[in-house]
Amino acid sequence: MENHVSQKLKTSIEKIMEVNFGNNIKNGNKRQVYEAVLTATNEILAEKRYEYSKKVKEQEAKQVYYMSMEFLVGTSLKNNLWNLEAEDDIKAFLAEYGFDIEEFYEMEPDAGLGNGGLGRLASCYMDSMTTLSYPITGFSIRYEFGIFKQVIIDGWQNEFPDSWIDQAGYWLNPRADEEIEVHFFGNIKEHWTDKGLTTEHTDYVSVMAKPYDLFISGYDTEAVNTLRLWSAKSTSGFNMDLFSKGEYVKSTENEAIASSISKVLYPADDKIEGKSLRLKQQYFFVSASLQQITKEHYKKYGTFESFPDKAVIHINDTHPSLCVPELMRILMDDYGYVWDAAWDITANSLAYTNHTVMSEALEKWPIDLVKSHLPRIYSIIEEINRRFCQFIYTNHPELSASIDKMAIISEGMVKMANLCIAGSYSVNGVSKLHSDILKTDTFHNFNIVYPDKFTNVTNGITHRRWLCQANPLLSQLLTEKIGGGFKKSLSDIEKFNEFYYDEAVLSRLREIKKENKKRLADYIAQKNGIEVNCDSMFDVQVKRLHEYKRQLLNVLQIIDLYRKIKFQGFRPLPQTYIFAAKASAGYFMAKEIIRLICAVSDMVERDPDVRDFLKVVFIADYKVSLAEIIIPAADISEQISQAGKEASGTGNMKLMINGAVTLGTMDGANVEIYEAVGPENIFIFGLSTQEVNDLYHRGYRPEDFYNANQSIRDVLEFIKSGGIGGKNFDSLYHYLMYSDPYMNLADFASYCDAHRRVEEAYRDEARFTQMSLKNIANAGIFASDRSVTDYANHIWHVKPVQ
Ligand code: 26V
Repeated sequence: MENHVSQKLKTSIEKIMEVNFGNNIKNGNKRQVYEAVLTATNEILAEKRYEYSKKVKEQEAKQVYYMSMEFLVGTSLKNNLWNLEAEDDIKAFLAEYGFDIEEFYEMEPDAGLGNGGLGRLASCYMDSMTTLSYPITGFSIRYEFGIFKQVIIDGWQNEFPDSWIDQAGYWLNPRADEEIEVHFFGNIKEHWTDKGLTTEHTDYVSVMAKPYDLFISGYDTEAVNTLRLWSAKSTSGFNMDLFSKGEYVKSTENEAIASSISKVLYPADDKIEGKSLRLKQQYFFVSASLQQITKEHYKKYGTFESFPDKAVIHINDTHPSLCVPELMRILMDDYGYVWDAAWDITANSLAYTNHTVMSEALEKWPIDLVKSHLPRIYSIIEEINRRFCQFIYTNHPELSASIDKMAIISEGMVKMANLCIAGSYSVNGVSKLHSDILKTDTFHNFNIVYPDKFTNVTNGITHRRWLCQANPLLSQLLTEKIGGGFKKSLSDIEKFNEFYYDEAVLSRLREIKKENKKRLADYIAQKNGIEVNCDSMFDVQVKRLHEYKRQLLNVLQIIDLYRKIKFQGFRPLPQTYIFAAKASAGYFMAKEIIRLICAVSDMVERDPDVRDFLKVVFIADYKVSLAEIIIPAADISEQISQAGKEASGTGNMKLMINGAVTLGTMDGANVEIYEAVGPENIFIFGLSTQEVNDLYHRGYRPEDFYNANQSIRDVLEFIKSGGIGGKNFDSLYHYLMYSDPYMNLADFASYCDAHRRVEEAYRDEARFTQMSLKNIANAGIFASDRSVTDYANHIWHVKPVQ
């Protein structure tokens, strides 16, 4: 039976063909029909959104405002049609006219408004919140260019701009009626008035923030939420005076400066950069969003006393940390609140999630930069800092010696994590291990002062995208065996454990994996020109390229394996190593590691002695839509970061739910995967967090491991002597031998041993499929539906609006 939504969609597609193109589907070309399908789907969501937001308003429900510099949305058409349960009908409808819906899916570019895990998590949470009918609005920037396109030339990564809006802009609904002005630079003046001391911000530069709403659909729900993306433009357009004097270029300068703010996503995840433009981006979207939120609240309630009961503003990592002083500014300067009252409201409305313990990533800004760009905001931060330090001296004199570490302003810098902790009522990490490290190490002193603030919410993923849509065959099998309830409630997937001994199901699982491997193999053949053997074991490491994630350790093992096949007659199980990863553009070491992977890939491919046993493939331009092809095809999931460094990881969860078995360290959420599947269904190796710390304090000496292990010596000398296709990798050799903060060599032996255990398990087909089944069946806790329910109940205190 065709549903009501499908019928509406069809009518609407036909109508749009007429109105936009003066055409009909029968005679329309692919591009026209593509536009009509996206536009029609967007319209359905707009209507649902209208109805849902009316309900939210009527019920005066508390809302979540999720502030994030990144939302890695990926593509939307398939997701929206699937959520509306209209995919099959629309597919059939288009087929009637000779159009293949898969081609439309391929035409849609990813909205790549994020770097990696943090941005994708934000998008998974929007999906889950909506599916569970919680009101949430995401706020970010409408970057004209998302994460760069990666092209590999001779092993070297090159970056190209990603202009996505032309082909995906149909999802962006402009709201010119809700533009907001944001102020930069200028001076502040203080006056005594009858209300006390008031502050005036003068001579500022104005930038207009124009909102574009992207509707977020959910599955089996009336709810539609919005992701509001702000675009920057000048308040004045071009300068008429200059224009009429013939200074055409100069007359548009203001506009160019303003629009640079929303031009491009910062593509770095290797270090924070104290750049003026980045600070402007942060304040721009924070200020526009908070002005809108407070304006709406005031219109409805006429006071901010009720603000913490009606709104919670979530700070996704420190990038939106200016929420703290900006909310203070709005309450004091725009609505006349005195400091204490404003602080009470602010500190009870903000919650903060930390996503990394890497010290290079803890954001701080030079005082002078903040002061010049945001003078009023800086004066507020100074006062927050003064009061905070006073509080520590008075109430925790034992921490006085640590004040430099805890202060919000110290050592010439504004420390954003400290600002977030002081200004939020809740601080959480993203896995059990990570949250423990925050409490006992990174923010140890803060945990003494505010023990009740710190908590954990383990990350999750939306299985609707990562299982149901990316792996329809597996989803179909699950539906047959345990019913479709898991789509809405992933804890049901546990029932799949009952099929542990069911030969027919195990054999179906193998067939499905094989199909998914074929699909990936086709992609690889087309893009890389490499033929891979679908009977070989697919070992997958896909994630951003970073030293701490240790793709290098993976390659060292592969080189060792290569040498054992080539020179020692070793005959391993045929295996295919698949990598995909973007490196930050200026991150030399990361780019060298990509170059090494590509060189090893070439070397193996050219070697007839080895290539039947071993393949290495680096797939370019990793992104959400590519992940959806790779992940369902994986047998082994490489999660090999140095223990204590990966806050959680979420790729590990996506791979697990698709039946890949984890080969990993006890890091991030791997620890919880281990607890979920049991020691016999995961391959763990390497030093623990404690052992890493101990070795660090004793002093890590790579030569100790070099001297103790023949394979390490062989591999390193092979690299040094030009063994890898005659290419020079001295930089990596030196890194491994003389610096290497991530101690690759310390885990090498244990990692190789784990690989041999993997091979042995994989050889026993039945046993390996059972491991795979256990991973699928025990992935329930990694649903982002579970994560957002934790946030809703324990941090946000919000309820669904039905
Ligand atoms: C990371 C790093 C790491 C090294 C030094 C510089 C630097 C700068 C930025 C970043 C990215 C910041 C945060 C981030 O993306 N964290 C990721 O968040 C995911 C979602 O919680 C989590 O699964 C990943 O483990 C975590 O790395």
